[in-house]
Amino acid sequence: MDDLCNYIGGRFVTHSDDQWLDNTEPATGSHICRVPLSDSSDVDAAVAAARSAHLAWSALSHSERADWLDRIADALEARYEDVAALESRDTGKPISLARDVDAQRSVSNFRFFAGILREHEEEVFEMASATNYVVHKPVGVGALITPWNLPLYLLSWKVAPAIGMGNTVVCKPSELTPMTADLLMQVIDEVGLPAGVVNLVHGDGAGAGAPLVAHSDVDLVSFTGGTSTGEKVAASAAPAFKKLSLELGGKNASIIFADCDMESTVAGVVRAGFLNQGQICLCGSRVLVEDSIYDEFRDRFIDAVEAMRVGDPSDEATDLGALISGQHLEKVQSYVELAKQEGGNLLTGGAPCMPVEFEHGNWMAPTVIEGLSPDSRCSTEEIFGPVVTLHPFSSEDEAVAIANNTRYGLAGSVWTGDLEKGKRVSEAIETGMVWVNTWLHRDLRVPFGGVKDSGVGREGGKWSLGFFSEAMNVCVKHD
Ligand code: TXE
Repeated sequence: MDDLCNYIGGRFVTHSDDQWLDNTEPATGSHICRVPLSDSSDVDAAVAAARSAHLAWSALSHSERADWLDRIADALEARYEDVAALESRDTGKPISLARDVDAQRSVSNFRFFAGILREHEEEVFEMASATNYVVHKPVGVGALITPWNLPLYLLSWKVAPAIGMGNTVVCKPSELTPMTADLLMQVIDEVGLPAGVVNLVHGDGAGAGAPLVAHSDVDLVSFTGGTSTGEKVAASAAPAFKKLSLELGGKNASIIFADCDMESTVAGVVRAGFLNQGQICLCGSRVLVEDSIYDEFRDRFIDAVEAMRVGDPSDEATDLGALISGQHLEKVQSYVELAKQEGGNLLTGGAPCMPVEFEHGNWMAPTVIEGLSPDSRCSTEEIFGPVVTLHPFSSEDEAVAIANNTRYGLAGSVWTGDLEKGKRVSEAIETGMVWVNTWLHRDLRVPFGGVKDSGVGREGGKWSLGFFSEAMNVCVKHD
């Protein structure tokens, strides 16, 4: 595999300094490619390219830009299997997941935003003596910063609405998973998108991410990543009043009532806890179970967790792959050690598990812990790995109190046969999104985002169109 290049002003270019980062496969530890460690001069060049493309791009109509999004979707779809294979190799996730979730959503993000752009209608507010109409103008140059857990899924979720609304952008993908961002640039180049509309700078947070957010010619920042990084991004963007959207961490509760359908609930809660090795901000890592069914649920849950196949990400039958990096594996393991100190009882997992031939990868057995206080650090801090804690509760109020007992507020799920109770409990949870009797059941039209330390703002559907534009009201007095 070649060294990667930045993509600036419609050309693949080498970065200014000869500094590189080794990109390795999480499953095997073997080398994939070298990633440019770009610096502020590369960021300057990318922002300048985005700025010079802005006038012409912003002058196109919504439907002309929607046509471009469709062309990108078609070209990306033609590379569907490449996207899945690269994403699986780069992140360590199972190929089936990379195909069904990552590749599928990356294509549909472009198609979906093309569709709603075409339907986007001017809002009009009539008064007795005047008519107001609302124009959505592009914001300008956007910085789009993405993490390693869902690399192209999240990048396409930002690029499509951002350029769809007439902005030009500079992307900064995670330095740990640069491969599908590079592939997207190849696709964008192939379809002939006007030069400078989408630019990409590879590199780490300090060298490339921070100067991009701070750049005086960047008007908007859309960031998905860790909460502590989000704090730095917010502090850097605030003095210039940049438009800011932050999608940060989560510590989501799955609340299980005694009247749930046991079989589908166990399957759903296992999926919520462990999909992508638990490395999704929406994962339900705290499982709260009504005390009358606690023992039965726990036993069936453990059986289902132990039945998951951990192994070769390229094997179609694999359920769980490797964790993203050695450093992240250490962090996740340190929480298991902490859980023991905090009085937790390890029901399954807890140790690294290294399938044969993969001993240099970052492997962790799916882990379930009970007996922790809902106030403990393991039960309230984001672990972001295949670790789930179980907690009994005896009333609706207690379940809601435990669910809300964290600094995060991103997502959650409620499992019950009583849909009125499901809705009542959902609305009592301090969070941006709740599912009832399902999880990660996504309609791209709905708002996505969190409260408390899980972020600021909403993206998704018309909320993305709103974030990536400035609404301007024009009031015309009648004759
Ligand atoms: O994310 P970072 P990391 C959580 C999870 C994980 C923790 C840290 O708990 O353990 O965050 O993960 C770029 N200015 N999530 O360290 O550092 C960085 O290069 C501008 C939850 O990998 O937040 C990358 O492109 N950019 C999350 C992106 O920010 C900066 C998904 C995210 O990296 C920067 C991933 C800076 N100062 C981790 N520093 C989710 N919400 O799903 C770094 N970056």
